[in-house]
Amino acid sequence: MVAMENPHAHAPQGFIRKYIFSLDHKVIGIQYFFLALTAVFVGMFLSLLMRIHLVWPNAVLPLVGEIKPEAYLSLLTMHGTIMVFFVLTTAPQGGFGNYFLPIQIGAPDMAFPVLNMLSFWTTFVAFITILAAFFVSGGAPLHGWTGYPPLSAVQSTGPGEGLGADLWITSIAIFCIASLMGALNFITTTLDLRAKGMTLMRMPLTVWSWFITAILGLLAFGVLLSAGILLLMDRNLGTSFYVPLVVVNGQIMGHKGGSPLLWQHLFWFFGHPEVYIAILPGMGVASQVLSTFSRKPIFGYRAMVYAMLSIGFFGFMVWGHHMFMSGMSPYSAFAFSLLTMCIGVPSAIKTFNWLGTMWKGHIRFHTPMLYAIGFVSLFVSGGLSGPFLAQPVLDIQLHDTYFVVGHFHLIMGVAAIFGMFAATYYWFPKMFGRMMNESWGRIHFFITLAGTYAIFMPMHYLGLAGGTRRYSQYTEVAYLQKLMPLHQFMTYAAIITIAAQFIFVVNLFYSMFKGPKASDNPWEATTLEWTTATPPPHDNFGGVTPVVHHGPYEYGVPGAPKDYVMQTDPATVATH
Ligand code: HEM
Ligand SMILES: [Cu+2]
Repeated sequence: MVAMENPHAHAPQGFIRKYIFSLDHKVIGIQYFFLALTAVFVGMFLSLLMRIHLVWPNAVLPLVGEIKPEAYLSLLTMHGTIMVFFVLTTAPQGGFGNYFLPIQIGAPDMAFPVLNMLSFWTTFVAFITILAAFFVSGGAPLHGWTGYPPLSAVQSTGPGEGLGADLWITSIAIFCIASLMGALNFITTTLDLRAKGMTLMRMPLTVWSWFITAILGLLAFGVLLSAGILLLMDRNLGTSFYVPLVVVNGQIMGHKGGSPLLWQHLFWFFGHPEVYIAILPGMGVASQVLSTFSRKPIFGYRAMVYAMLSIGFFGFMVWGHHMFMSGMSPYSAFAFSLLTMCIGVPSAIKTFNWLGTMWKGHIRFHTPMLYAIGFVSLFVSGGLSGPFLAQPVLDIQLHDTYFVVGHFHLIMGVAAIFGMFAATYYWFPKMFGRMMNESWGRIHFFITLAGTYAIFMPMHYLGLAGGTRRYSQYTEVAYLQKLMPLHQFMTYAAIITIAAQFIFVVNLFYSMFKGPKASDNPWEATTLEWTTATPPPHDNFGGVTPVVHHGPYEYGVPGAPKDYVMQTDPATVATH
């Protein structure tokens, strides 16, 4: 092909078009990545303040002062919201998906580059908006990341429920718009821009995971956006979608007839798929990395695809498991419980296949591989408590205790983060042209893995012992006194784990400038991003359109000259 015919062949000139308002999916991916990196440090800092407050409630901290109980709730709300939206939704999909989806399917860019740029900058505005909530009068809201009314729907219910809460809801609404734009782009790109020979069943599992995540996003964020707009109206325009007759401080409010449960339904109709939006890309990355570093094809490729599809499908039918305590009919609870148990099946298939992929492989224990194994470990440890929580009878005891906090941090929080770490260590050479330091990568891995278990495992015990969540002063509760040493242990573990994250950041920035130069295919992997230059040129393949002849995980192919066959290798050996 003549370079002139390719509209993507000309790289933009000038700093602003190249790095700020860039239309290049790779630059936009890196922008998303750094936005999420900033957000995760904000979120971690807030969790550190929470953990310190929990064990030393009267401590006067430098800069922050003494944390009052209502300030604790603000920290909690902002921590959860920033982590879920601006870290777990932003980095795996907006960051890595943007950078690698087009390259892995052999496309020169996303289908709609301008829309892509808009998605990023809209997400950025959402982030600034939520941070602004800290600085307005009354401070940040205290209604938790789930924003249940009437607390979230009436301005006078507490400090932070004024302007702070408006900013919080506005930020979420803007975030939804950005995610909807992103989802359209991902779906169109996957369906329309695949290179010749890149059939659906030859797509890397990462591409499948970003594609399915985008479909979930399209269906889920639209609902949250509408729900959020109604909440803003209840707060500011006098409507009563979510507010029944309420009395605040002895005063009857003007609302009547609304249903707080309506919000819970709408929120969790979004909220449960959201946990899969967070974890699916991690599943894709784990599959990609486990196969590459075990030097074996992924075990059961088709089963992996169908498992992700069915997780996405069932993900929309189980939201009621968050509402067993809301007074729903036992028959509905039974249905939600059963459907929730169904999701265990594809999840177990995936776990079995990851283990099957490693079984008798020639495993290379590089840092990305360690993180992928860590992902599987956390996914299982966090996942096993799911079927327990899915029993309405048990959930009556466990709901709103630390058991839940332990469960969702392991499976949704840290497992997804391990997926991102695996992705960072794996793709860093391609993105920045240099290698990250392996020894520091390993040290970072072992401290983070041990630290994570030390923080979140005791939470299960705490919950079983009746330790309620979203509460700031356990030192005042007699029956929980026995558990304070455990709280202290978790706080020390959190301090060490958070400190260890600086190893990662230093490694990241140091390697970006000083790491050894990376070759085009340092891991001897097979997918398309490893066939092009490091870092890839503006149009990804330097004016050449790749043609695909093989499936994505052809390792250890009998009769092949090397132990792997690239997807673009000519079809001389019989593979998929
Ligand atoms: C450094 C690691 C982390 C620590 C030490 C930590 C600690 C905490 C603590 C102490 C709470 C409050 C529990 C309560 O009082 O009910 C909390 C809540 C929460 N965290 Fe984390 N967290 C960490 C990482 C994450 C990550 C990666 C996510 C991403 C999913 C996350 C999401 C949440 C959510 C959604 C809540 C609930 C907020 C709410 O109830 O509104 N956390 N975390
Ligand atoms: Cu759920």
